[in-house]
Amino acid sequence: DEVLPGDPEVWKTALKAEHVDKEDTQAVANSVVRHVTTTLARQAANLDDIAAYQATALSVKDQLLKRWNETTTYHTKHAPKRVYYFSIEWLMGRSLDNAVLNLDMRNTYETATQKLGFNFEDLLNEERDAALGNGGLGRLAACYIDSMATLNLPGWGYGLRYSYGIFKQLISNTGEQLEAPDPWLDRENPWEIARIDVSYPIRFYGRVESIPNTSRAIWSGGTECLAVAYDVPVPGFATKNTANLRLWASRPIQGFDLNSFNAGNYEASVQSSSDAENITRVLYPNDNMYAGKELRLKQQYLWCSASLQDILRRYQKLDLSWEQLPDYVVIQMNDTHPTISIVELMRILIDEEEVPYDVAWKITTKVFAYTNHTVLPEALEKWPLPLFENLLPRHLQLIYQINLNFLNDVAKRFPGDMDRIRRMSIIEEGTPKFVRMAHLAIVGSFKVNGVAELHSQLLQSTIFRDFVEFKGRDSFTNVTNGITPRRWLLQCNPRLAQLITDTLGSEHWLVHLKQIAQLLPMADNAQFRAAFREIKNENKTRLAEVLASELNIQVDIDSVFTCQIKRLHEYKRQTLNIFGVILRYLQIKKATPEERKKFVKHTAIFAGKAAPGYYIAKLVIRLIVNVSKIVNNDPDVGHLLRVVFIPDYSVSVAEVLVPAADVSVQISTAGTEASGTSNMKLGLNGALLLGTVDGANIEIAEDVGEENAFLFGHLAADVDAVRYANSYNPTPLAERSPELAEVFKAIEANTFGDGHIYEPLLKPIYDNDYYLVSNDFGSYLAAERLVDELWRDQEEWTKKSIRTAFSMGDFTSDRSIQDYADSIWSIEPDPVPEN
Ligand code: F58
Repeated sequence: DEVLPGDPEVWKTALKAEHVDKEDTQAVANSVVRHVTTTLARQAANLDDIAAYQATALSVKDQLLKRWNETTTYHTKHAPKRVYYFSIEWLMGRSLDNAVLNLDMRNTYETATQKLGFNFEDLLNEERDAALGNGGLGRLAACYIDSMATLNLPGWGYGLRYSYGIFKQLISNTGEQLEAPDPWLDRENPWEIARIDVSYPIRFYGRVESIPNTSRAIWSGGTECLAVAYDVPVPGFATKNTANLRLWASRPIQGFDLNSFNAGNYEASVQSSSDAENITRVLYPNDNMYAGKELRLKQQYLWCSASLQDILRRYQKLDLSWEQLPDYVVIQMNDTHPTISIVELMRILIDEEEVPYDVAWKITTKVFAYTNHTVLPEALEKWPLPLFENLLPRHLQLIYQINLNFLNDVAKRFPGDMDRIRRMSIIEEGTPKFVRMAHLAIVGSFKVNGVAELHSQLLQSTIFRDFVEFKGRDSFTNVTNGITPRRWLLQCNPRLAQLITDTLGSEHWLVHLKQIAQLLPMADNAQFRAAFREIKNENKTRLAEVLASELNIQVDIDSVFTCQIKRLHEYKRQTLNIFGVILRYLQIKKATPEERKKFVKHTAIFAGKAAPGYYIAKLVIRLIVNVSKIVNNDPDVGHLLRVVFIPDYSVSVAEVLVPAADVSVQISTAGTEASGTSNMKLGLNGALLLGTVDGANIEIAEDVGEENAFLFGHLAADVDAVRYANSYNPTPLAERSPELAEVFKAIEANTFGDGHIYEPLLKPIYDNDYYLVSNDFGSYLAAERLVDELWRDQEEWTKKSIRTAFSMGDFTSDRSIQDYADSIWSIEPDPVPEN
């Protein structure tokens, strides 16, 4: 019922001709070939896999864009309340396979490309990952937008279009991590649409003039650049609804500065334009570590300001009052990185829209909600005040005002409690002073949540305790993380997905993951177990082939594959794992040939990147790689033990590892891992959990049954006391753990190359062992012995593996997003009608 300009008949016929039927192989082939010959200007004769991939992707994008258009048109007309998910990282990975699966056109595309002479799998492998994130937080955003689209929730994602994603990890001959840039846009990105017409000016630096007798001010001068929108359509599964991920790229406002140009200073005139382009040049590669760089604050402000200008422009078309904004807009902040948007909304409302301060504050605090992802002190964002004041002078003024009002309220509630006021202030005193972004985020939000039960409790009892006492319990809640079963089962493990669909008799489980619990009784069905095990073995074989061809390492698929695949960080304790491997190696070496027969065969698989400046984390990689060189080439060891470090971990590498894992290793010091999400991916694919009582492990173990998981280690409640004892009353390492002392001795005796290299890694464990490696090593080894014992009974193992997989129904991101929609966002599904 749209009004068509010109001749409506011509329009209708043209639109019809554009329609491609889901099963129409020829029509799909036509559309691919059209892109080959026109968009790419290539000929059939010189078409390589790269170009064939691109043409296929462009053809799929056409399908997505039609749905995207229908969704946007429908939502524009309908004007439902929308959620905007603000995340500085989006770890989307590859899009082609996911898109054709969600469109229910995988078979059609596979057949069509085959008929054009290509192998679809090969084309899939030509795609570069969109790696605009570091780890869990960025991948969570990607799972969440998939679920928002699938659940038909009106929502958009907002982020940054970095020219360079997370660095490419190379491993040198000596086992050291080297970093190379990731120029992922070098080949054109077929999944985005540049919206050159959607752009907003962004100011930095400058001066502020207050307007007398008002709360308003004029911010002027400084430098300006543009934020330009790039849209990435995100299809829901089995629905027409298509979400939008809008990423901003920085551009100079004019090609060059005319004043300098006229003054004959060509270089300076071009300089200002390259400064602007630099803002979104590169993703900061830190995970769980704050680094106060001015350019990072510029990224944050550009992203937040552009996103808000965009949201408000859309809202203004509705012609409503500003007071009604919270009925139409909710913004979820993925950690504190977008916190400046609270202040930016205040600035726009007050300075530009002339809304009185108190009204603006009332509106603002009904729009924002904040998700925290860590309690680690070194990861909490706090900006040096001088840096902040220089870059965003007007925002600092508003923060002072927000803080003043806030602290006045605190003082009223807790008269005379000066220490409380110091603790809660948005400004940290000292030289220099700091702006505490988490405090600002809490003060400006109507809801704060953690990402797993334990984490949410710890937030409320430790770092945010004062705020709970002030704002009340109701302002704090938990939403346990989840992962999308479309990518993390259907796409990465198609045979297991098929087995589930066949046994349940429908595909509904893919959007109602709880239904897989109906398959729990199949654990007792020998035939089903055989089928399940066969699939696991096939996935292990596929991984083994990759390891053989890419790394020249032979692994035995009858060995237990333990997988620890995540960022390298001391708190995640890859150390425990590799020290355990070393002990196993020493034990094999000591054993007689007869005794050796009793060992359970192990393949220890590691993958993950270390932040480029994180010395200890890089040293752990070096140790893993050097241990693998010795162990894998020792004839005494044979197939009893293999150690593999897979370089350049990414979403697409994870898609090969996750379905092949037997054991999921999640062994952070209790209380440090907010949630963890690889535990969910591996568990859903049948890996048994070897984990500490931390993050989402606790809820996973509860659901799969503690008898089906291997939990060990000190509890979060005891960590402080052990830590205290370690540093103030240290006992010799050999007393805390004789086994670990033996491992350290072997390292120091140059068993894995020059032992001196590892001194900075071992010494802190000798001295104060902040992460309780020595304190947990004994119970870790005990848990490993249970793993070995169970592995000897393959039928029992498979039972537990099946129970694990089919108990994971709650860890879908659909459940998480439904929780957010119900308990925080108050938004409803608004499906686009299916014609
Ligand atoms: C992770 N955080 C948590 N941060 O560590 C993990 O427990 C949780 O499961 C996951 O978030 C999702 O909730 C994380 O990945 C980062 O990488 C930040 C990126 C930006 C700079 C600061 C760290």
